[in-house]
Amino acid sequence: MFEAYKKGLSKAKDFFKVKLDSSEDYYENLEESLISFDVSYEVTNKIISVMKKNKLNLKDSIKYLYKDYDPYHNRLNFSEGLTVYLFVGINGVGKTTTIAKLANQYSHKKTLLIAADTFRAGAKEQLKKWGEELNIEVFAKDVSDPSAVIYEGLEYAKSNNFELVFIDTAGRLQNKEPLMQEMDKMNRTIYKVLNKYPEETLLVIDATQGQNALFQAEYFNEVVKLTGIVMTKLDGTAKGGIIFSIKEKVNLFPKLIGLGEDKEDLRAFDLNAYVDNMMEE
Ligand SMILES: Nc1nc2c(ncn2[C@@H]2O[C@H](COP(=O)(O)OP(=O)(O)O)[C@@H](O)[C@H]2O)c(=O)[nH]1
Ligand SMILES: [Mg+2]
Repeated sequence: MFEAYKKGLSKAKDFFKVKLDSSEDYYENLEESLISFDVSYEVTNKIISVMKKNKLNLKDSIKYLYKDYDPYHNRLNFSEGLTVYLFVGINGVGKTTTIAKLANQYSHKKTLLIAADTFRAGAKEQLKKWGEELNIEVFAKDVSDPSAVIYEGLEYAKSNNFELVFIDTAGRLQNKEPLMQEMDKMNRTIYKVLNKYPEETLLVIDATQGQNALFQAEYFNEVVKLTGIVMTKLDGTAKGGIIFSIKEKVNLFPKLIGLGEDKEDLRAFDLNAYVDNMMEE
């Protein structure tokens, strides 16, 4: 696991090292470095004041700041019987890929992938392709209403004793109201079939989008009740600090992080491993 972190976060680490090596006034440079690392101004100030007050180094200060963070609380939730995860987020952030990677990790469970991204051309086919590669069943239909696919897919999952269902959706950054209605409808549909809401509603965001990723987290947090975040493409950015800005805004750390394009490149988020591997001091 730590090897994957090390490899996946190497861009961030190189970036941070260079910045700090050139420091003259330590705290001033550190502040600048953290902000250019996409750590928000508020969090940067908190980190620096912990450093000064407790005479801790940078990594230990970050860990201290989040000492109440509970890795167990941050784990994925499962239920007896059928467990359902709804994946939301805008086009291209990595929802379908994340679903495939996660399904691959749970290949010992009877898993169904529901193709409820009825918006993007080729979305169903992409999921089906992953299904074939991983030997996991995919439920898809030629309809435009995602809730219609979800309804039938869940009925199918229920009557065939599936244990795990991942629902792939299309999230458009449209007006809040229609997006909220669409999310509500999906959730009501899930409730209608299963008499419960999904165990996880995971917002997938792309770390390479920086401030825009932060915006998406705030946006989706207002339209649907999120249980967690998946931060993808951390291997493609030097700005790993975005996760702290997001935590500050929506009070969620990622539950999962994407560290590459392969099906193995998805990891549970571990704060200590993250901090240890994202920067050199
Ligand atoms: N480097 C990298 N690429 C990723 C990661 N996750 C997804 N991708 C790529 O991002 C692109 C869009 O992913 P996709 O799953 O289709 O996004 P969706 O539109 O949200 O379903 C694909 O080319 C993926 O291979 C990641 O963690 N690292
Ligand atoms: Mg997709």
